[in-house]
Amino acid sequence: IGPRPRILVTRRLPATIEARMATLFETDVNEADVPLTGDDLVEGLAEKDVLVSSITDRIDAELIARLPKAVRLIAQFGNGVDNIDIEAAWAAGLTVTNTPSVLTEDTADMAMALMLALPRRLIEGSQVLARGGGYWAGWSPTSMLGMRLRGKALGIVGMGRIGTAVAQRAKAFGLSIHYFSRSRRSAQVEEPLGATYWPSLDAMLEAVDIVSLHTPLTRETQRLLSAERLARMKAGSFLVNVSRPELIDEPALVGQIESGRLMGAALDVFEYRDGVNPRLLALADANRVIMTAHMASATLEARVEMGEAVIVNIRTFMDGHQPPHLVLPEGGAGIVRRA
Ligand code: 8YV
Repeated sequence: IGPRPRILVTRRLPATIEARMATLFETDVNEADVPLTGDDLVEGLAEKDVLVSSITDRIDAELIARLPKAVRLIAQFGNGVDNIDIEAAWAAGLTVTNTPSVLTEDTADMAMALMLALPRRLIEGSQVLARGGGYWAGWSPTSMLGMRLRGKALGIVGMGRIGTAVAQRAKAFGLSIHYFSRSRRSAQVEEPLGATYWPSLDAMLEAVDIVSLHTPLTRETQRLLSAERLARMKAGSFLVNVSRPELIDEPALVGQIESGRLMGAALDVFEYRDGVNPRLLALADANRVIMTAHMASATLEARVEMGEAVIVNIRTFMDGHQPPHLVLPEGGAGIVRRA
């Protein structure tokens, strides 16, 4: 048995995971409830073997060049790795892992919850009572009318694990399934879903009533929903995003909703620079937009399983084997420069 791996964990993890890490590794955890700065990271990684990172750590080429030489593994606590320059990491001899699969179902549940909440006016309906202190004008045949989901067409952008899990749920709600993906899925995936593959994203956007984003953020997918593409979405349709805000031209989305052309958007992720776009907040206030706080995978169960996956990745790697969840520098993966 060699020396215990020395790890730096950049964010607090569930207590059971931190406790298990402490028994297995020489563990340092950033106990502050804010991300570490680049300098903190470099300093905190002195004589460490492993960086346990999260989406809030910006690990770009410049930081990678400054990392102490003992660091050999970046074990991301999360599925998306757009905060890491994967190519620069591998070029510097680092291995990168992530925690896919364990958050698939919970993330798909949240996409479905948002997909129901917007057209059925769920938040607004709750606020009517809460804001009225328990009183409201009462039921009428025309109060709180929304849009029926059953029978509508859902366009999924990115038919990977999460996109497929969303399609399964949506099918049960009576939606027809359409998808655009880098590559067409097999008949085994398509047939049970009755899914229609669209080789052109533009064409799919023109045809569906709801668009839901399930593609990772890469250089290729940044602003995939450009102003021009958002303008192609059907009048009265709406957008769901539980992936990354940078997939969308957000000001253009806001414009499309303000003008009344789009019904709205249900966003678990949004641009955040000293706060959110006030126009987006105003739309949320007017119940045209629903915003939740990047919580699509935020169940205790998923967080614990993500922690367990991080532990397995670290142990296999430090034992000299290939970790189960390698993130390779292919398929355009690489850091996206946030404006
Ligand atoms: C996490 C996520 O909240 O895994 C992802 O890609 O966006 C979420 O599950 C976050 O990334 C944890 O680092």
